[in-house]
Amino acid sequence: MPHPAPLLRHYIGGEFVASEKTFANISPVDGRVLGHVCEADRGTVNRAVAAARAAQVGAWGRTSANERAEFLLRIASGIERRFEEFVAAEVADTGRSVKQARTLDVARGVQNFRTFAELIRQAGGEFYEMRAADGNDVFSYVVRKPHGVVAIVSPWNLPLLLLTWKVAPALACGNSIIAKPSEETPSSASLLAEVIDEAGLPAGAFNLVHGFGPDSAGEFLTRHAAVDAITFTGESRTGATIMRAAAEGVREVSFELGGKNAAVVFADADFDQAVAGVLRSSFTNSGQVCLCSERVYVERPIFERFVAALKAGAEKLKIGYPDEDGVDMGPLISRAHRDKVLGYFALARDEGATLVCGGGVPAFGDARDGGAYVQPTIWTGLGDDARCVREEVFGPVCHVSPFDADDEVVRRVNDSDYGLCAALWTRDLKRAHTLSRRLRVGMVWVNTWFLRDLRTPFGGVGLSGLGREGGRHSLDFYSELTTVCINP
Ligand code: NAD
Ligand code: 6OD
Repeated sequence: MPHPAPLLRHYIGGEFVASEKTFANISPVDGRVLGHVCEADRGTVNRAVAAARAAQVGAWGRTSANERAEFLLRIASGIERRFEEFVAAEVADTGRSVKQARTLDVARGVQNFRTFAELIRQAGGEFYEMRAADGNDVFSYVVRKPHGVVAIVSPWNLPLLLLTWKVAPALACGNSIIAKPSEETPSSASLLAEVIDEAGLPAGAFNLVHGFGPDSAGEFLTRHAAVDAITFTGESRTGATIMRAAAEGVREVSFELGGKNAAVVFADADFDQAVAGVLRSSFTNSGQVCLCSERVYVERPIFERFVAALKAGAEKLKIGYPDEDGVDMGPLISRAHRDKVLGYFALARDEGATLVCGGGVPAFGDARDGGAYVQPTIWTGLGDDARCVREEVFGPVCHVSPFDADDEVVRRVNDSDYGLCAALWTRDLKRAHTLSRRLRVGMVWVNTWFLRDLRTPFGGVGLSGLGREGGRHSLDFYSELTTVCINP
């Protein structure tokens, strides 16, 4: 499998440019240095913002929605043409399975561009008529315009999926972009810049700067006064910092943040389907999906049987190299993140959890011992106030506890600072329907999880975020609307 380029550069005003300072890109599989990445200083970020601003008054600013849709389709085809290079980049940076990179990450990269190409073509307008006091028939219509310059700051857990989820609609609406991917996962963003370059986007429409958050590219970008709107996916605390930066100049923000999501399994659920579903929702991507279930509530009559089946399933998950046959789980993103997750493993012991399985680091006896692996882990026995039940771990771990009544489980699911999503497992659709409305979350899945229709609103409440993206909600966030009222 080909490796990402050894020195990843920024992409500014249609050129790949290096900067003096660099940092190492480390493989979480074995701790190897994969290559180096340029780190943008304030001057580099300033140049990117200037290039983006210039594009707004240049060729990009004059494109029609149809022309932009064509560009998006060309980008989608470009990703498809270089599909296996994208897979290699995602796998190298994250250690996830090749299968996941193919079926989820890169496939969604393509789909994000195709979806927003279609949506911007179909985006209708608003038109209203009224009779004015002088008897004239006045009409008003609404013009959709770009904000101008949009900063996109993205995380490491689903690097290409989450970056393109914002790049596609932002470009569709005519904005110029400066993207800042996570320092942990720079490779697929660099490939995306190559594909966008090959697609012939006017210079400055898409810019990419690499670097860290505080006192680095992320902070320089989000504090920049000439950035008109900021869209961010990542930790809630980082979101709060960016919100303070955005308050200067009263700039728009959209935030997709952390979660401490619940799965609720009722006694009437299809048992095997629910076990398989919770295994997926707790351990996919080694638990590093904002939508993962870290709190599992199981109706008491099936509690013991469910925990036993979940344990059996978790112990069967194959942890290994990304290209191994049948591998289910890769490493965490880094040793630093593993330290955080292991810290929660220790805290759970201190808080009195019963360890059902996992709780440690697998020993391989090969190069993977230099990586960032942990075992899939299940706890029971913690109270609702335990930190391990309240705080996002972002690893392959869940706490399972019994419940007795619908009202009780609604109260306990809602007793969280977060509110991203929930998954309900039941054959009783009336109950699912009723409870879904009572849950304080942005998304509820019933008898499924992470099944996405990209036209639906995506986002959370509380610490889980601000605003909604997806379908027309994305078009609304990435646009300014101007009302024109005509008295003929
Ligand atoms: P993070 O907040 O540490 O970093 C995300 C991005 O922000 C990175 O590019 C980072 O360099 C940048 N950044 C960090 N500090 C910054 C600052 N002060 N100013 C500007 N930029 C800054 O998050 P992470 O560790 O990369 O991602 C994991 C987190 O993301 C988890 O909490 C997870 O739940 C959340 N997440 C949420 C969603 C969602 O849709 N709700 C999706 C994916 C991940
Ligand atoms: O599927 C999506 O569009 C999306 N934003 C997923 C987020 C996953 C979080 O890790």
